[in-house]
Amino acid sequence: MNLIEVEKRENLSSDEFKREYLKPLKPVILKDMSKDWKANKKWSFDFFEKKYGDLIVPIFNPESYFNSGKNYMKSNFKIPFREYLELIQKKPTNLRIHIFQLIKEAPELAHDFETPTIMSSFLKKFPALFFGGKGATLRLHYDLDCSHVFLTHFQTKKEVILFSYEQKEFLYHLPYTVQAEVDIKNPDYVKYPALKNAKGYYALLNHGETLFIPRRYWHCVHYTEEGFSLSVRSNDSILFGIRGLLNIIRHFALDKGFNHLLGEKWLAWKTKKANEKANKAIADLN
Ligand SMILES: O=C(O)CCC(=O)C(=O)O
Ligand SMILES: [Fe+2]
Repeated sequence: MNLIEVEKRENLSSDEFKREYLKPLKPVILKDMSKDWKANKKWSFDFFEKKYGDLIVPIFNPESYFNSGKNYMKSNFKIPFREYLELIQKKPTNLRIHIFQLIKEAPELAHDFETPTIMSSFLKKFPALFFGGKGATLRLHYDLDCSHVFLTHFQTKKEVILFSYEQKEFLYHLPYTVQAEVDIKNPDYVKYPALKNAKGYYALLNHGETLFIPRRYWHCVHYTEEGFSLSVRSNDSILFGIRGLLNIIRHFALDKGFNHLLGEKWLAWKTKKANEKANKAIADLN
């Protein structure tokens, strides 16, 4: 596996962004996109605890999230937001809050950040928050809806490893999903030999930095410290809007349906297919 660092840029014009990153679908870290946002100074664990601590939030455990069976891709339990925030500040934990649409419940928070102007077609209804404890990892996936994502991190640092969509065979893409089984942080080249050929990017996000994740880019997110991020999404293509919709239908109707019917057997079949495609991709290289 070969990873290069994602470029960090400042004062990038919309034209430069479109030419250098959007058109070629190349990730970039925008160091200053959030510099005038109120959220930058205002949002903190303390702030959320005081203002929204009573909200009940679904908690995800990455270790069991993808287990086949009736809890496949479901949250594990619900607790008050305050309890979760206290927990992640107290000790390392892999528990996460995923696609938290807090702004729907607290619309006043929308005044604390701005929709980026660097491109158009933002989905204004879908800003989402993500929280993770120190050590939490969200495994390699790409986003179902095929949007471009701007992910702004707050408070601490966070690592993201990215690959273009086309690397999917080397990453052991599980068919009928947008997931890959490999542990990119600790690659096992004996079990996943094709992974050696993957070429991707590494990003270390600091407080206030925004990562541009081009549509369908694979990404694995690792919380080196407890922290949180805001994502805003843009879909500038009708074609990919339709593909996104098809992915969502496939996810709920096929993948979840077959998981319900077949459980472990469905996962074993997907893994087998992923292995076959990876072996073919290695053979095609030679
Ligand atoms: O930051 C995270 O915890 C996950 C982010 C992510 O996967 C996304 O924004 O699509
Ligand atoms: Fe994602």
